[in-house]
Amino acid sequence: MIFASLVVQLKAQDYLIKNNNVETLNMIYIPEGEFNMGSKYTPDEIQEHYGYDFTASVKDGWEIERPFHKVKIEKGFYISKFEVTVADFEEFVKETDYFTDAEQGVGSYSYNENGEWTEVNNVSWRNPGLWENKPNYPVVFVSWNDATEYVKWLSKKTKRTYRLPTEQEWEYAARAGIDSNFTWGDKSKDGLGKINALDSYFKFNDGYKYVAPVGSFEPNGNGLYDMLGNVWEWCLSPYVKQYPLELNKPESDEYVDRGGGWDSPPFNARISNRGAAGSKFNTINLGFRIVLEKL
Ligand SMILES: [Ca+2]
Ligand SMILES: [Ca+2]
Repeated sequence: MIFASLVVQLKAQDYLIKNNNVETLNMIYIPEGEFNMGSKYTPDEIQEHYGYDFTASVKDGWEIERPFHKVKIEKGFYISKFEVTVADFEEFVKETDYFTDAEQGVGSYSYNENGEWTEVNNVSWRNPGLWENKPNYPVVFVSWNDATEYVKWLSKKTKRTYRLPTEQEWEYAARAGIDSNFTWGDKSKDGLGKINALDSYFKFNDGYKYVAPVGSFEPNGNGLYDMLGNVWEWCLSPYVKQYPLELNKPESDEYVDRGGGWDSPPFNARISNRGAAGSKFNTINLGFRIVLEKL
């Protein structure tokens, strides 16, 4: 493993955890350590990397990724190698008869037949609408509440502590010791074939119009798949606008999501990009991965 920064990170280890009666989950151990969180580039520098002119308001939005600052992860943790799949989620639902927020009619977001982003009904993790589900697709139309119920169920069943990753843990695991915009460097166009992002943008054709089966692309330096792209991933953390997170407070009741999705222009799948949404929000491009505190 090559580390481009001086930040210390011990080597990640691969674990196959056999839970009692629960499908084997692939987890990677991420040791404690320090990393640089956020974007080391100004909005103007980011724009230069992308080779595209953005509006001032888009660029202003990138300020939430600054300042670039050191963060210490005090305790090592295990994180799932893959996004939680339809098969994983189905096991939970079968055992608990759980109904997701989408299934309870809170409303969902997706694309209509004209490709416009809009509120939709009658879609769910079982029936995403735009595609036919497969067991190894990442689960979508799951809210932060639904993801939280999933980890509660898994914890109870396995007598272990599963939860969502904090925003800091997510970025630490995604960076794997690098400070660049992406796993492969700073330019989104060099990521062709390395993640599942929006195909139509910059002629970015990665072979998947919608979601890809989890693990279809190369893993990052920690052995984690699809940290960037495929589906955005909920984090445990309430959204705090201003870095450093530990010095500031949430200004809303939103939770963080990270990593970009299959419908993200590739530049939006950069490691430091931050999203946030309410706890019932559910959509066609947002899922999650899980953390296990200890074996
Ligand atoms: Ca794609
Ligand atoms: Ca992802």
